[in-house]
Amino acid sequence: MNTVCSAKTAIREIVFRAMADTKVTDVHTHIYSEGFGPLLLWGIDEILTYHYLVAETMRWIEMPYEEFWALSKPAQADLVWQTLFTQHSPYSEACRGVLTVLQKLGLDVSSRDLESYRAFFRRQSVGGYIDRVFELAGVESVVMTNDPFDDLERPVWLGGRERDPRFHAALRIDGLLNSWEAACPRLRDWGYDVREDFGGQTCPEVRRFLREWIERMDALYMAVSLPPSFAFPEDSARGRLIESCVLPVSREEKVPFALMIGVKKLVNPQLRLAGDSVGKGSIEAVEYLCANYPDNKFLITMLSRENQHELCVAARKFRNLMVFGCWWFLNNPSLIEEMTRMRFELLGESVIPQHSDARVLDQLVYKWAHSRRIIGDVLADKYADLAATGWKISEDEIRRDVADLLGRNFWRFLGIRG
Ligand code: FIX
Ligand code: ZN
Repeated sequence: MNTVCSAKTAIREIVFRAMADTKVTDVHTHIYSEGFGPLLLWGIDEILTYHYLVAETMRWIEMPYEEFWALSKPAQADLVWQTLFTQHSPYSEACRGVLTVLQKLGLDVSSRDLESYRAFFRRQSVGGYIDRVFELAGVESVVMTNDPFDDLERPVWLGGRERDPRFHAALRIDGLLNSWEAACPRLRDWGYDVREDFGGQTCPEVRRFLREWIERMDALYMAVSLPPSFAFPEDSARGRLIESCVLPVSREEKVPFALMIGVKKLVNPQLRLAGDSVGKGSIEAVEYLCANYPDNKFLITMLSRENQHELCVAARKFRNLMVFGCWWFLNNPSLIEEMTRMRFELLGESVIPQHSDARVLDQLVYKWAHSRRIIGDVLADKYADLAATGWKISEDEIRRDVADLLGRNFWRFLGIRG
């Protein structure tokens, strides 16, 4: 049906129908397919011990950090539930997310009965549950975060595993770029002739390492998270590795380079994964990369709210730059709305508005339910503004745009499917 629509309400209905019907490609997650075994986190105890919730819980309790980490996972989850959901109202985004998951699974949220939720998850089989979560979240496929320096993950790749076409890989190279001194001896152990001082065959060997893992993983892109102080060009091991290894391989293998800029690692190490923070990054490094490597493609997300406007403007200047997602501390309704409005106004449709960053499988359900609502709201306003000029928009056109935003822009940027 190709409905020509003008009334604001009619537009909203069509936009939300399109948002609900369109399956997402989730371009950045930390979840794994079944073949990765225990690396795939799911279920209520994993949901409740998500590092976002641990950070929020530790604000209320006096317990020494190490005492918390010494607790069993269910005991940690009990403490989070008690502190954030029983002793306080769970309206933080991460808390609300837990309730959205339970609601979408058809569980009785009003019962507040953690044991009954646990009983539900005990009845699930992982394979069937992956299917159910993808269905509930409206997700077609996800891109994992795959780190060859991770001692739990590497053997799975080297051992060969059953592939699930819904789980794509991304080669994560923080270990290589941010800790070269530590990476070097490991690369040598794995048969790469590299030297800390970049002597000998180091760069060709690092390129070999990248190519071999891109092929082994069939990686869609290479990715790294970077501090606010990230600069490029830079006379450092990281600067040299990016210039002489990552960019050439990215170009030749037609695999974009994703830079996630602005994380201050472990400002409070006792909080472990929950201990990272944010800082404003330099847009100059992004502009330099895009300007000086026009044949390279860059997927960029920045963690600081203060970088978002200049990042949109940089993307207006460089078509080899694709902005993606409301990353981490920005993945909150008020900021998603602010960023999405600004991006649509400055970039139109040529953006990847969101990724989930799900660390626990179930989180796909709430992160996409919440983001679909906000992106849909903003989109409906944009079409209503068009209609106010007399422009006639069709349902097919709205569905085309939504398909671009929730998946096709990514695949098109990768040059894989349009
Ligand atoms: O670097 C990243 O990919 C970050 O997303 C993670 O390290 C972070 O811990 C996270 O889960 C954010 O949502
Ligand atoms: Zn992430």
